[in-house]
Amino acid sequence: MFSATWVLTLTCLCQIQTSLGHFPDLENVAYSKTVTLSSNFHSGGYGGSKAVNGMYDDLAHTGRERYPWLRIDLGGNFFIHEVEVFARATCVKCGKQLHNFDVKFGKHKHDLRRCGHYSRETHAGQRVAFWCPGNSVGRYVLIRIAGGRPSYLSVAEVLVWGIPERLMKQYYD
Ligand SMILES: [Ca+2]
Repeated sequence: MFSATWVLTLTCLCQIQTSLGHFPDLENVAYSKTVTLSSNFHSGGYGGSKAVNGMYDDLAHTGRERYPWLRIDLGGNFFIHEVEVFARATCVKCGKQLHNFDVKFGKHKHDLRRCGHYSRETHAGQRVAFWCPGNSVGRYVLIRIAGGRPSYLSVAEVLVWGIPERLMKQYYD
């Protein structure tokens, strides 16, 4: 009985240590965070929050300009594993509203590194995924049209799969 109790105790301790050692689960750390657009579409109703509200049938939409952009403030530093960008689902001729764009990230909004680039036009509802380089840490994620004629930028949803930096430090320490 005594030894059985110890075995059970050691088993529990082992499970606790194991759970602390597990790689933390990725979460969509962009959900409901603050989004800034380079400009607003003239009719209104397409604010930046529409890009991180978990709905794929609405959209954030800038005005027409040379290099329109959308920037998410994650509210803290995260290891960024993957960024998924979804084109608007409601328009079959709006591919140029999400084309030739960069995805960047960084700890400071004016000092960003590139995670990836997509050089073609998207189709309605298309998902474009970017896997950032290892050790990509940032608070800000930027989607920016990188070239071409002046255009709008529209995005139905952006998902940023990441882990709080403090949890990753715990994992590696
Ligand atoms: Ca949305």
